[in-house]
Amino acid sequence: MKEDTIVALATPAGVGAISVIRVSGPQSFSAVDNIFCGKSKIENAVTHTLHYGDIKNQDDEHIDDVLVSVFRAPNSYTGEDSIEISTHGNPLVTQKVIELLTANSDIRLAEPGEFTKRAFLNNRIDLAKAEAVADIINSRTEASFRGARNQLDGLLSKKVNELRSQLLNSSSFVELELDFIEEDIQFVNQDELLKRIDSIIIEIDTLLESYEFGRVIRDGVNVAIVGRPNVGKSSLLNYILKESRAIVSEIPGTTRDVIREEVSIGGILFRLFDTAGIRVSDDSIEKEGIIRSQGTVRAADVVIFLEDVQQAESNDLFIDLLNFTSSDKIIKVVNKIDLNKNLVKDVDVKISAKTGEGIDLLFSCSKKKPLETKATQKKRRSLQTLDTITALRNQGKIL
Ligand SMILES: Nc1nc2c(ncn2[C@@H]2O[C@H](COP(=O)(O)OP(=O)(O)OP(=O)(O)O)[C@@H](O)[C@H]2O)c(=O)[nH]1
Ligand SMILES: [Mg+2]
Repeated sequence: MKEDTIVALATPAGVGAISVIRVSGPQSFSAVDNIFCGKSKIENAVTHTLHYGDIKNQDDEHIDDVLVSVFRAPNSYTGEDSIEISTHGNPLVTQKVIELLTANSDIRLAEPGEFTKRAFLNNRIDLAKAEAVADIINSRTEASFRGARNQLDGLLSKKVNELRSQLLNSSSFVELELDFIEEDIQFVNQDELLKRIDSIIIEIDTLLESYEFGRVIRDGVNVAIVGRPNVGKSSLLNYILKESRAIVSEIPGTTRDVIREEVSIGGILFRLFDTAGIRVSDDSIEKEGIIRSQGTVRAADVVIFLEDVQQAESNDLFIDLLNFTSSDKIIKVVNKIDLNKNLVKDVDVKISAKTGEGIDLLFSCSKKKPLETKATQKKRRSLQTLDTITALRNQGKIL
């Protein structure tokens, strides 16, 4: 079936110096020739050339003067004949140009992601690279941008292809053995083959672990700040954000709702959730706030469990939190150490939301927590996989 020709605005909708409209498909050149007046026809243009001219409507009215870039198949992003029209950055202009193009029955508006889908279908990029395009567009920290860039440069695809050929190689040996099973001929040392498969499994697990790291880099870390009222949760949020975002007061029960803010630290996006202090309360609004705090803990990658250095440890609250999250996600933090430096508590980090002491350390902890947890889980899973293979081998079900 012949592909239709698609059009869409490639730059954000809104006002800017320029906007770019992208057209891709077999009718791209003729459709643009219908509305574009330049020195020569786009149909005859050489690939990778730029053409200055006017966009005109059916009544020959001037809409905008534009630059048209020409990309001939297969040397374009989609692998098809493609055009990029750079117009002045006014939504009225871009809308008009797109309307003129789609008035042609051979052209329709592109679906979201359709240009990249075509690039994939035409083997211009593989799935890992298609994903990377979306990640580059959406990356909000330098680290996530770098990760996506590496993926687009083909590092992930290369690794996956290597693993694929190693697997094919091993499976061809297994097939060969199966074909000659009656003859009692051994083509490859079975222990050697098992070792190879084991090492592939380990490599896949390492790749899965790096996915988890990549996920953190790409999506950020959800950090819930929880604790009893007045321990300094909102003060900690404000200190990290370097602004007075949440109301801070000496009255316990100040924060009633969940406050969400994002901050990039060391290239990693942290999504911080300041919550209502948890205590027994008769106030219906505060009670609702506490239920929301618990929901936030459930969804968090890391929970900062904050205590006040001047108060007794609230072990009962810590135990209560375990109903909503696992202990390895919780970082125990004692706050207000500017008031009492000598008090020793069994905590992971000691900070002062007033002076900022210890807060750097808190963030290197938050970064490691979700990674260590998942990595440990993955290691366990990988050992289980090896156990299963060994068991199957012992039962004679596989080589
Ligand atoms: N000295 C000192 N005071 C602090 C520190 N952190 C917070 N405070 C004070 O402790 C009080 C409570 O702070 P908040 O940040 O409102 O505490 P919270 O945990 O958000 O309280 P709720 O929202 O009521 O649950 C305020 O008077 C803060 O100024 C600290 O590190 N040192
Ligand atoms: Mg508060």
